[in-house]
Amino acid sequence: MKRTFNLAAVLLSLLLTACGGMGGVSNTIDVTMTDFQFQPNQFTVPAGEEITFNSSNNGAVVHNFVIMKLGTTAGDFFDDEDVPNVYWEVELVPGGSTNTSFTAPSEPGEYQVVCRTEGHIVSGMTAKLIVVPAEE
Ligand SMILES: [Cu+2]
Repeated sequence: MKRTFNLAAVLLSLLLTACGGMGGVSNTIDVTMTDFQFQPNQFTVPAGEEITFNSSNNGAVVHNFVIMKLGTTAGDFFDDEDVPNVYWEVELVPGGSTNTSFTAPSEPGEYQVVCRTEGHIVSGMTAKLIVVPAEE
């Protein structure tokens, strides 16, 4: 009886850990780019902290991960007037991958992520970066 209870507790804790990794706050972003999606397409990070960024481009064309500044969006097409609104970006060639890092924005809020390659926003290549206050 006791053994059964312990097993249940272990399974429950594993389950909670798995859920935390998917929907919770993380200092790591793992994203796969395809033609034309970010997978996953929502990330939650702590404000002002170092974020490890691992990404690969499984598509046949160049893709970008572009974080727009708070309160700005690229609209349907990324053009020259959107350039000053870029918070951080990285570009990946087809088949390419990257392991880099960036500092999360210090201001909590919802930031738009887009691929700036022409035509990719309207093809659905957008995502959401949710910045939450860092825990003390
Ligand atoms: Cu793209």
